[in-house]
Amino acid sequence: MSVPLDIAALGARAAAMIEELGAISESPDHLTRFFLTPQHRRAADLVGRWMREAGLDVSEDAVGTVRGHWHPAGADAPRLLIGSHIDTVGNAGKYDGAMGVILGILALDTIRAAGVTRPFGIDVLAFGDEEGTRFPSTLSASAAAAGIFSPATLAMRDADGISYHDALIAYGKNPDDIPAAAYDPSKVIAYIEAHIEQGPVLEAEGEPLGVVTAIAGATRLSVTVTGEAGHAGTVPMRMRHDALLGAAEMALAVERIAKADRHGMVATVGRMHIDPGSINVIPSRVVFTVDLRSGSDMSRREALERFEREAHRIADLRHLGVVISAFHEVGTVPCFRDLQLRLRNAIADLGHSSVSMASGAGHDGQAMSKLCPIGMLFVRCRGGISHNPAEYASPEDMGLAAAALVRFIERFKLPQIGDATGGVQT
Ligand code: HGY
Ligand code: MN
Ligand code: MN
Repeated sequence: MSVPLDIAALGARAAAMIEELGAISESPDHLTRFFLTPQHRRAADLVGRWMREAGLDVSEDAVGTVRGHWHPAGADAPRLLIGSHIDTVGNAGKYDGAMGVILGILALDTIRAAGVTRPFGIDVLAFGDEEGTRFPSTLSASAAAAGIFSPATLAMRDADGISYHDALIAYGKNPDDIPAAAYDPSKVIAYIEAHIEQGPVLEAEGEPLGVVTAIAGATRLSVTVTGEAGHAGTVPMRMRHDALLGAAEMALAVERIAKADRHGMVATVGRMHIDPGSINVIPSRVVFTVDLRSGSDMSRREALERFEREAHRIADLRHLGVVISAFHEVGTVPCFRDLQLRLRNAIADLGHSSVSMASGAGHDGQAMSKLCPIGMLFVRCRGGISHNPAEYASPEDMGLAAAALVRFIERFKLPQIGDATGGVQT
């Protein structure tokens, strides 16, 4: 007998929880909730309360990840992990990350309320640092859970010069405990994440849900261009070493390289800092970021080499200095075929077909894939708009996604070793 599902009620609950969590921000004017801030603390407390109300045992690890545990088969049984992140970009939408945590809690609440048990456990995880918007440390919380946290992250500093290490201490955590946050791989079956699509495909296909085939690899660069400050009124144009104009030419080179790629490459210059930043001084130093992604790791690496050559050519012509450093690099991560199939079947159980699609956005699954097989469920995103306060998913679609997670969990069998579908090895 299947777990009874009231999709409209699930959607309404999800929408209300999205609004409540979305109201926790550093500003009353927009949603910004960064890692290890008072807003993160409030959001973690709210999510922890929801987990307890859903009957889960709640813990928090050394990097602040809130974990809701359901262990119907005993604390030592292998477990599924379902999660996403509760940090946001600046001036964010309410659904990115939050939705996956909320849907995981609702799915477990629904299954437990139906009195259903399973021969495995489930943890719902609320990661606090997926975006990497406070520190240049993206995916650091899921990296800790996956056992791949890099100690170098602790030395990273935010815009105020506060180190990750000190921010953890101020948040009440002990960095020495981070290794203990890692799951034992032999005890983890798979990681599943539901997430708003953040793109236009599901809306264009007229489908509410999609199943992710792979998460695009990404590289984040910091580029420092150095020139010579000078008086804006007296230095002739031919004698200038204008760091900003060099940086601008390099930014256009980023665009040109991405547009020429045949694997759907995308590249973004999202941040640029100009020194000294006075209206009447020729810029002497510019630091800008490059976020470059592709479904093909090889084309991404070739593009980075091409950009490096272009940047140095531009700098030489303009008698500027340029230093390029990569501070984040993650390869393209495939989603497990068996999990894709099970997610598609769960969606079919609801009378819907699902779209199989790659994810251009990065997700915690990229870190979790180092621990266990991963699967991702996408939810339709209005207009494909994300990282923007206009981001929106309908209650109906969220209700369907929660229902799909319920069906996925109630149908999930511990595949045996060598399962024909390349199943999850336990
Ligand atoms: O940047 C990303 O793709 C994700 O939102 N962190
Ligand atoms: Mn995001
Ligand atoms: Mn996200």
